[in-house]
Amino acid sequence: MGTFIVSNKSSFLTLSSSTNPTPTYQHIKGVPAYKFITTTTRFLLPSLSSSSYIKNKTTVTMATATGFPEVLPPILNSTSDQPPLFDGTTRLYISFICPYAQRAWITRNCKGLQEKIKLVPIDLQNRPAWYKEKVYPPNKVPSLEHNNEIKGESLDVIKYLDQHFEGPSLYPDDPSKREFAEELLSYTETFNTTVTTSFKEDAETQAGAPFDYLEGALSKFNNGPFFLGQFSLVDIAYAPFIERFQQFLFDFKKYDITEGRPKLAAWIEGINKLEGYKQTKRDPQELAEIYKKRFLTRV
Ligand SMILES: N[C@@H](CCC(=O)N[C@@H](CS)C(=O)NCC(=O)O)C(=O)O
Repeated sequence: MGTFIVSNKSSFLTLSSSTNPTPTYQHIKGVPAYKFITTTTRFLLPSLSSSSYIKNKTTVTMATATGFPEVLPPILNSTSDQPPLFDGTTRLYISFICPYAQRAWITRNCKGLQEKIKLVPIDLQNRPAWYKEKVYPPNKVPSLEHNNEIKGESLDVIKYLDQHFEGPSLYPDDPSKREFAEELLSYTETFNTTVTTSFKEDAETQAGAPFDYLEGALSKFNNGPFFLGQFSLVDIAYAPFIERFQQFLFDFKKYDITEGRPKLAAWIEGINKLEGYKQTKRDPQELAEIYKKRFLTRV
């Protein structure tokens, strides 16, 4: 099962799969797509704002790594009751649109922990007071509730998930790979800051260097398209940001980050094939608009 595209063209609903472009449900005549989504499918799309319901093309990821659709839980806001705390359930507090939270969400999915770790999505614009008061005082996402403790900081959370839960290991044993992994993980903040700073300036000259750094890093191990050859936490740490930067730079700066960077292009292609990642992806245009508001409309 692949990514489903929900679109409303001429008031007809089309559901098709990215792996199989032949629509699964086509031309549900007379039912505007947004109505169908509101009444029938809304529970699958809790992360989308009402304006997104009526967008022409909304990407909805529905399949888990195991091929079963995961029904995403509703987003909790200031009026929502707090879920029980420390009752033995492992909870991952996230926002569906936060790249840091997405790191933890991808890790959970790629380790096949959908049944073991419950997602608790928070509305960051209208946060429930109990989140800061009772769950995670820094009031940021992601945070992980496990074994009567709350862990924060996305890079720490993904390492913790990898070490303390079953599923494929996402961190190498090989010391040289580990050393390189640490170097790349510690570069993520510099990467993010340098690229976002470029948003206000000439993207090509400013953003070029950090992407060139990644292109060089991707040349180190050749047994796969990923940073360490095989898929790892390093890829997970970068994926949510590269996803956003690629779209934003293309849409608003006419800058293609893959131009002249074949390794990066292959990395993007490789990561986009992973179910556990794909299901965490939001509508790219919606994410690019968030960056536009944040970086291009400020005086
Ligand atoms: N260094 C943190 C950053 C997390 C972060 O900034 N998350 C944002 C959402 S994308 C957040 O919760 N912001 C709320 C706030 O700063 O009040 C991490 O890696 O987990």
